[in-house]
Amino acid sequence: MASEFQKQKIDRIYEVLDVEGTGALTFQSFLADAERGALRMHADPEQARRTMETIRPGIETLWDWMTRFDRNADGEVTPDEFRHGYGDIVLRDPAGFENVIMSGAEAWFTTGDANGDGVLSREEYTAFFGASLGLTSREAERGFDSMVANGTDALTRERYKEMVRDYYLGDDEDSPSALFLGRLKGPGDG
Ligand SMILES: [Ca+2]
Ligand SMILES: [Ca+2]
Repeated sequence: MASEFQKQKIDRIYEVLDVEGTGALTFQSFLADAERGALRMHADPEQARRTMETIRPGIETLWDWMTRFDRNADGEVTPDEFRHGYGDIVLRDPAGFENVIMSGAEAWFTTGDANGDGVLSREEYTAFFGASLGLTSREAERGFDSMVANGTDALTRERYKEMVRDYYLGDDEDSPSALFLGRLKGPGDG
């Protein structure tokens, strides 16, 4: 059973995945979103295309697995299907999580790391995650500050993955990962 805190995170994860707010995630919507992100981070369309090529297998893996949520098998994952499946599929299958969610998370990291030096700088983080997650630059900075190690100004791949794992599987409201996808709505917060 997911806790109230985890349920808030699950709804937030869906909201972030469903960029257009259609309430129906599809493989095409995943690809279109990834493409928008790549184009946002690379002024050069050729470089954006290469980024898409690099991350596409990760997106395919993620979607293959997402179809497990699609109970009525209509090719769309609704918020209800996602909510109901999450506890069973994600929280009870940490091994599957490692293979799958991480491949999606890696794709995000790769897209966000515009200069390809293997870490997300403050600027890269706020530019990519801020826009992708619909955060204000201040919210994005707060997330960045809570996640980077003290005294550094770069989010390493290892730390990022640790934060992703903790956000998706953890149940600690005081974890530095709690702001990973922006502020969570409390009950009655609309
Ligand atoms: Ca469905
Ligand atoms: Ca970088």
